Amino acid sequence: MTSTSPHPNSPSTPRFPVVVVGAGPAGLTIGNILRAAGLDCLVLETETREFIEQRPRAGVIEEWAVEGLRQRGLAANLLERAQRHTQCEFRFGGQRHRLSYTELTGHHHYVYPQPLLVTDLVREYADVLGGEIRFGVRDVELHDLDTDRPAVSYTDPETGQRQLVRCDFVAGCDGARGVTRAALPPERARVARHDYGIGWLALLAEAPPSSDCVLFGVHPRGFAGHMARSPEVTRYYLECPPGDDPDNWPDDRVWAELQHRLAATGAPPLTEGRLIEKRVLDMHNYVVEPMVFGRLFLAGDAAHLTAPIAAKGMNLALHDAFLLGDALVAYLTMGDSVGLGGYSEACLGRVWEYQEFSQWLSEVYHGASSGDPYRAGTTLARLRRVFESPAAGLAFAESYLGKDTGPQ
Ligand code: RFL
Repeated sequence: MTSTSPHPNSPSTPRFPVVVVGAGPAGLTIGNILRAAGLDCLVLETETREFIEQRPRAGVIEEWAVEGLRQRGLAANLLERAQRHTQCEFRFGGQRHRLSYTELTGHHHYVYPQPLLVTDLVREYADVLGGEIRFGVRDVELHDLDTDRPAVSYTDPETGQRQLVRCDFVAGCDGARGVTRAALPPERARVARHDYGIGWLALLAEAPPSSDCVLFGVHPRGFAGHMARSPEVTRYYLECPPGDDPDNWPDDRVWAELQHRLAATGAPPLTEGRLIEKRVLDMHNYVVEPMVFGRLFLAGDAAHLTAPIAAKGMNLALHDAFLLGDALVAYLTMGDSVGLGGYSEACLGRVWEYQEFSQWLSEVYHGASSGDPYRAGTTLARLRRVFESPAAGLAFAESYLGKDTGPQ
């Protein structure tokens, strides 16, 4: 805190029931739930509004998550514009293998780019419900978390001055690279980590999708993925060494490798286009347990990271946000602390389930290219079983679609 900060107990120190750190899907959903219940909250975000409304990331949203958004009045645009996906296709051994997961389960996926969801959530929170949000803040720090009067301070981007805000609760929703996770003392939280030792070159192509469904290429040269984002833009992934330099991947090499790894009998070649994003993601996961310290509640990637292997991260962020938003409303409006007390445990069941599926799927995707013929043999057997055994196909479909625990 610098000398420009108001004294913590000064009458001029602003006070909000909840300060939300981070305006991603988790933080904005919590902000919306609080505002819809008539509660004030302050959202602090390091980036600009334009930046968060354009940052490309997720696209696959599970049905229960959309239902959770709909019940909270947050899914009108999504329901109008999202595509419904009902099947996926694995390509291995030069053949195509389709799995109609909707036929097996009656459920489907929604595909709605994360920037569109973030745009919808910011508009609802700030423009419709009049919620307070500060963009471009710097050096966010948390204080007095183990008291019932915690505080958050930050540098205001316009004045350069430190600002202090008192609150009842802090929601740590600042993603994998934020600061709130570090506020949990190591002796009070366990961080479980898993590093897959694999990189993915994440690509966005200005090209229409080359299939009516998601494609997973399991190939001795490495995994390749194809996921529609919109009629004009398609996401692709290529397995690569962790820490690889995107400059090692000129466009010609990318397209040659994608065409090769996703080739299969009867499949037309991919439609190529300009590559508008090219970045290497190292595949690693972590889980913080418990997701709570004093008056700080973590949600989304701040609490648990799931590499995009199984397209689960944003879904988990929304699950946490529904639980935390509702629990904060129950406490702040009725003094009911049951939801807050059970928050971490209620989130972690789904988190660990998705972590396990991500690990299972990583072995399926990457075993064939591991260089270990034993792993290659067992993972191809695992994959064949999904198509040959209805029970295995159903089990895959249920995990792929996400655990459905009924109304959210
Ligand atoms: P976010 O979205 O990272 O938002 C955190 C926000 O906090 C801000 N921030 C801070 N603000 C204040 N103070 C600080 N000190 C701050 N530090 C950071 C950041 O600027 C940001 O605005 O976290 P949240 O809300 O938990 O949401 C998580 C999801 O974004 C993430 O899990 C998904 O994008 C993961 N993911 C996918 N998830 C899915 O469910 N389905 C998918 O299809 C899917 N595809 C993907 C993905 C992630 C990807 N990347 C880039 C890792 C595809 C990719 C390529």
